[in-house]
Amino acid sequence: NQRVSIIIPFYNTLEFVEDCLNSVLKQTYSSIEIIVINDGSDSENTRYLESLIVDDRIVYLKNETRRGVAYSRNKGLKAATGEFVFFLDSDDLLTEDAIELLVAQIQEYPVVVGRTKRLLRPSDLEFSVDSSELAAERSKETLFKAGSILNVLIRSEFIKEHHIEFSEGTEGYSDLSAVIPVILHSKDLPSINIPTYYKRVRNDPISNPSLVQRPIDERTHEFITVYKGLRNKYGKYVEAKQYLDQTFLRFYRRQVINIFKDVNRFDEMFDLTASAVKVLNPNSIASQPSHIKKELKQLKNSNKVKFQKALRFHIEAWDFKNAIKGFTRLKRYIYKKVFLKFPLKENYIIFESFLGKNFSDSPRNIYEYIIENNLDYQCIWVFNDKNRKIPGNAKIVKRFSLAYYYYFAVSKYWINNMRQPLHLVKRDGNVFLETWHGTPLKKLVFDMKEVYSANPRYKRDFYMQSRAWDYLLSPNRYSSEIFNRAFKFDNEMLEYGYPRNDILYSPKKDEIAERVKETIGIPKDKKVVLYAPTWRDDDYYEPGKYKFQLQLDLHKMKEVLGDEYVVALRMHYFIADDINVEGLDDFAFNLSKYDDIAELYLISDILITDYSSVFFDYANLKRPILFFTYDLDKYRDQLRGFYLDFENDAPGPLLRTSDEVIEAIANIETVKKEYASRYEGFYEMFCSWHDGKSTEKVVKKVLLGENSKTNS
Ligand code: C2G
Repeated sequence: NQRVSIIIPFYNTLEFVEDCLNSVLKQTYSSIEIIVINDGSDSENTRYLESLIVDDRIVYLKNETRRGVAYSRNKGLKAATGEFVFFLDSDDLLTEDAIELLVAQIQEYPVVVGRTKRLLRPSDLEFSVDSSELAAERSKETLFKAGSILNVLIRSEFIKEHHIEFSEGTEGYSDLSAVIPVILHSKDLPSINIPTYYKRVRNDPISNPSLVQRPIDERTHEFITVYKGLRNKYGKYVEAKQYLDQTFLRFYRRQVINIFKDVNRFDEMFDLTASAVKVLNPNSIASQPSHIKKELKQLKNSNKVKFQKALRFHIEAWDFKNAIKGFTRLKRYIYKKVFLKFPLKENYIIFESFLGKNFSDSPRNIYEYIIENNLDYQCIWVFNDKNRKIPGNAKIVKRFSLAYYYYFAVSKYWINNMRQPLHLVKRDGNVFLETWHGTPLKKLVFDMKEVYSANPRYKRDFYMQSRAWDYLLSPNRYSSEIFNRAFKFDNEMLEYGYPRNDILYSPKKDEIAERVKETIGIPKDKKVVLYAPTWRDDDYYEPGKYKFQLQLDLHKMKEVLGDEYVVALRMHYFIADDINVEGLDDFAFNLSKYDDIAELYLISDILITDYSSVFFDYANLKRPILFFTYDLDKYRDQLRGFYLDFENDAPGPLLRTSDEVIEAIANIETVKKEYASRYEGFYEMFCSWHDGKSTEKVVKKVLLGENSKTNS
């Protein structure tokens, strides 16, 4: 059996490397050598990596300081003893039979290319194989476009014969230095049609960027260095020059607007790019669209002024072309080009709660305070339904309408309880109060290792969005610490408790509850159990639209508890499924669309929830809480991870079945006694900042510029 040397450079990717190494150690092909090069990782990563080097097939090499991936791969190549070599990245995985398949397919060729699959979430690891489609031809063009040497099995002889090595001193684009000779010197490129390699889509470009996620100026530097170096080295090969020029032009066209966005580095980027354009073959330029040709010409002539003009025209034209593709884009265009140029209105406040779904949460309380105290502001509320009616004389705008963009452009104050759309521009003078919407139980953003919800850009987006928040509200010290870390929040935290919970301390709360019960039609003599569960990250129709299967047996509940109780069902705003309460008239009330959950807290005698932050708020009422956690292990261990030791700290029992829930309700007095002391500790930790005056403190601080005493 011929040996395959698998070369894996490692730099600070501790969270992925175990899976990577395991996938190699489990290969069905028996003769492998694994060369791991630690490229000067920090001590935590080094220690962890070294703890995994336990198999005698692993050769462990180390750079004292970071030398880059090209240097590390070259080091691996020198150490390799196999007949074949194969490059793998330390955050990626191989399928179990990857090497076996590739060796079988290489036959008399010098190289064979595997198929690569994106790895975003665990379900990507499952696929079915049709082995009749094993072999395929792949054009050199495809390998070239991918520009990656990963997932290519190469004969060692071939590497020696053609002096294949990586250009050192560069990182991301150094693959090209190996891809070019492979393409030049191999006639055909056999490939495999079955996935052999999983390329991880990394989700944290902020704290741990992958090579392609680094800043554009860094990447441009590197790319152009590699381009010029290879253009020089392979100057005598027409094919190589053509490929390289094409690659440069592709990079240029895709990135030009980003490269020149940073005005401070304009001159530097101009000289750099011009130096590459001067090397380009004039024929390669000829095939470009006319506006690109114009820019390239000015770069070649080193005429900065004319280049800038051409680029500006390019950007304007691009924006405009984009704008007329549809009404949505046109509105954003008008926002950017027209509305953002209007002066800010000092006394305009724009409010939004739960993505415009309802009139609720802390933004609502702040708004009501303004009305009750006759403060001189023009308020604007964002709703999905433009016919929404709310008290006071706020302007109602439909989310993403032209009016919405107008008011976001001119309102000085923004008050929101979730993240704002990325395309809204915060202007000089804008004040953004982010109220957020709950004490965290489930791990958030940068505390999440992997993000399995629908969007891989979640961490990056969140980071950009939260940079715009001037103030963030915090309900308790525990939350402040988490927000600082998990959001990387570094502006002003307002530690006043949540305005939304003021109502729970209102002297009129019983009156309000009576009124609410009446509006909903709940009989006065019945007690109310509120069921308010959260959503499940892995169970959705499409991003933002989640599934929910009711596990409570409502019919049985009615049978056992119906004389004394009714049930109010309140699904999370992400849930798209409708709850069926047919045949349960007068017992089950579906209040998923009810505006403000705080009013439902007031009418209820018992809360049932799961991993939703609702219990942190409900505990302000000191009424009993039951946890219907039928999928606790999965939710906690696979989907999210929790901040709390739920089993030991939850202020009520964790129940696994509908019957257990019914029994707990029937014996609620016993449950209360049993959990009394735990509840007290819980209240102290999570609720004690609340005193019914949070709204007033927030308004005074943010709108009136007075300082209230904070709780910390
Ligand atoms: N909520 C509600 N009804 C439910 C669940 C929640 O009205 N059945 C409201 C409550 O105000 C709660 C808030 O939504 O405090 C957040 O609910 P969580 O279940 O904790 O959900 P979360 O994961 O925070 O929401 O950015 C995405 C959001 O964070 C998703």
